[in-house]
Amino acid sequence: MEEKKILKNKMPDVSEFKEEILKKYPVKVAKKRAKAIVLNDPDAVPEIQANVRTVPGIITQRGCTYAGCKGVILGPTRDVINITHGPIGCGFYSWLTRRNQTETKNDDEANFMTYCFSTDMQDSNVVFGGEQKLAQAIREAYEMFKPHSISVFSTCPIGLIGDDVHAVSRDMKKELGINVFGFSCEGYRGVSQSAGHHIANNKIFTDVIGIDQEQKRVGKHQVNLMGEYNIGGDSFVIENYFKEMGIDLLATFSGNSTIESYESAQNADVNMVMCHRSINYIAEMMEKKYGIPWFKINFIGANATAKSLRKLAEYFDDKELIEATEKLIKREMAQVKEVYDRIRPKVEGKRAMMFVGGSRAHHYQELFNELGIETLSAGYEFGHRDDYEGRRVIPSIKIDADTRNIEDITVSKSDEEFKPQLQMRKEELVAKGFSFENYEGMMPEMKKNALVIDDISHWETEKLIEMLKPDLFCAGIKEKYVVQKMGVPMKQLHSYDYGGPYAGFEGAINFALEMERMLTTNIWKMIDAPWKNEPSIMGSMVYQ
Ligand code: CFM
Repeated sequence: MEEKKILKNKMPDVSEFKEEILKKYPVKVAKKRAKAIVLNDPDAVPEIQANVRTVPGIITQRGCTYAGCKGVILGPTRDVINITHGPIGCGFYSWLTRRNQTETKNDDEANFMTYCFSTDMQDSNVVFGGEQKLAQAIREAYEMFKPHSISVFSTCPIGLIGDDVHAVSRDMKKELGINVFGFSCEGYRGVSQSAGHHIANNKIFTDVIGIDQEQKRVGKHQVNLMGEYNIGGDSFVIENYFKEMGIDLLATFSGNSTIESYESAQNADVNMVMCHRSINYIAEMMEKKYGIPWFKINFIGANATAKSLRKLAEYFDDKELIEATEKLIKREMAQVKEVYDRIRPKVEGKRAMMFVGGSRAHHYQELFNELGIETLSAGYEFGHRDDYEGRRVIPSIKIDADTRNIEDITVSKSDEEFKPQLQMRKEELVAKGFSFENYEGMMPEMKKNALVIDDISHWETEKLIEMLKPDLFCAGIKEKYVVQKMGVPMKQLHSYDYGGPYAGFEGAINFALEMERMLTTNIWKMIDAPWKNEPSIMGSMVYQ
């Protein structure tokens, strides 16, 4: 293995990397990419370009709008039949690929997550329209399964030929007597899957949340957990903590969830937001309409978990709850400490890079910090500027044509359902320094001169590894094997590589054990990338 250029505990000089990368691009592309690659300064957070279209031809990590709507937001909800209106490939490739787990409460409860429903559009449907086929598919699904509700997802051709999924859904709702709702989430509609999150949030808010208007009080402290998707069982861990503390979880958007639970989610006393990128819209709209305050939490990392649970207890200001929370934290932290004390000396000083989605590239830095692993470079696939720089920049974000492409719904206060007492509680707590509706973003928590890259390309990934030689790289399946062939251990932070849960104290222990396995093995030093020994064909292109 080549000598590392990097000195321990000192950030490497990464400016060289930026130059090297940009040299390869045509002038216009280089100019655009330059704005998405920045050197961090936590004290004066620089502006980063984010949520803009990828230059065609660049191999991006991003997914499409349909993926964000169907796969991410609605995918983990078990009592709804999600029908993909489009060619079979879109349905097939979004089928069970995200490792979100679910658990029915009893054997009679429905779970449709293992199924893949599609209208299987053919050429003739594209030419003559597919609305009838869609109506038939909804009817058939209802007859076979009698689900609680049915939702319809538009793929690219649907928008191109103009099938009206909303009209079909309305008709079928009338015909079948269950809730049927459609999404205009064609893959091309936005810059990335992030647009799909927004579209899903809007529809869930208008067509699902609050349709059960009965006021419900099942316990003293009612909450919703938002932006937690139960990958690898993360939600199960958090749910157990709530149970032990005496917190009643009304709904999780959307890990281990049901549409039925969303229908009365307006009964919550507070909304906690885990993944800000994917769900902040619903949190905001629920506050406007119902007066339910929201705050950001994070259950990745033992310290972050303790901080989040304490924040929740502080919100309710209930002595019994605070005691139960402290007892839980004390017990769990003792176990975490035991594992950390053993593992930390083995992995301390290692350097990681992570390029994931719209929140994990930030959240996982907490876990790495606890283990003494440094983050050399990080970035999101589809985060917005607020996820990098903090929500304070939202008013200065330019609204472009791609954003206008997503329906912006107007939400107003509900006179009957608004809860002024929750807003009063919020004001009292704000006066004491409690922070609501805020997200500080990733960059203020990263080191000075760490390299922050938005929508990293495959070319940049390879160059980054070659030049900075990290000890660990975290991303998804599209990067995994290329990175491993370069002799660098690679951890998938989307699917967790069949591992997890990584949330909570239990998750922190699992993650530490995984890091011990990955970072102390010698296997990576024994392999050489195939192209080091075999001749490869090189090509070049002249750009004019
Ligand atoms: Fe939120 Fe997610 Fe993420 Fe995301 Fe995702 Fe995911 Fe992700 Mo993959 S909702 S932004 S669209 S935390 S599927 S559970 S791991 S890219 S960082």
